[in-house]
Amino acid sequence: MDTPIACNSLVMGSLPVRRWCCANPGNGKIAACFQLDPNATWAGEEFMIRWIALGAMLLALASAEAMADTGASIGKPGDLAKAARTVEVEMSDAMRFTPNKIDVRQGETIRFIVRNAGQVKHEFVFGTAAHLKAHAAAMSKHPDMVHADPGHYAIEPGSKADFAWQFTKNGVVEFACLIPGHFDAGMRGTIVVRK
Ligand SMILES: [Cu+2]
Repeated sequence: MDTPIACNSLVMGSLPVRRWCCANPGNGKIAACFQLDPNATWAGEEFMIRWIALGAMLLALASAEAMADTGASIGKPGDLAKAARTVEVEMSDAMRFTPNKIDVRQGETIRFIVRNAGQVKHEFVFGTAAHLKAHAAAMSKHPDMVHADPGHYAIEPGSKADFAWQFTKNGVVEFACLIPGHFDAGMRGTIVVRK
């Protein structure tokens, strides 16, 4: 099941939250990463109302996480020693991954070598289509968002990411670059995991 909550659908305006991300591309779960606004100055009743609203939102996220946990899995970081083959992917400033379609078998561990052949930074992020779309929208609003999740690699121009990933469930796993504008320009690809 895909995540029922999109990052940009949360009503944040009245809440003391400055920054958040809700999709953890590493494990397909929602990770609630909140940063309370240090400039928030509330008093009395308004304070209570806002904190109650925040509590309700966190509860909703917690249950969404529980649901996401039983749903689609994008796999997990793999053991390089167990990778039977290597897939090389090139990223370009034309906002493309080459190849942008990869076939794997369920349970297979792939060594990925992802090269940034462009002049600007790009990312390689695993996720479900819904997670990536929601996350790209959140990134547009918060371009300085920093990620340290498994399955999320930021790659500087001329450099590469070299890692192993194991695909644990059959279905479709997507990958994308979530730098603002890149996802919408088509910087995404598909991995078909067959039984
Ligand atoms: Cu990019």
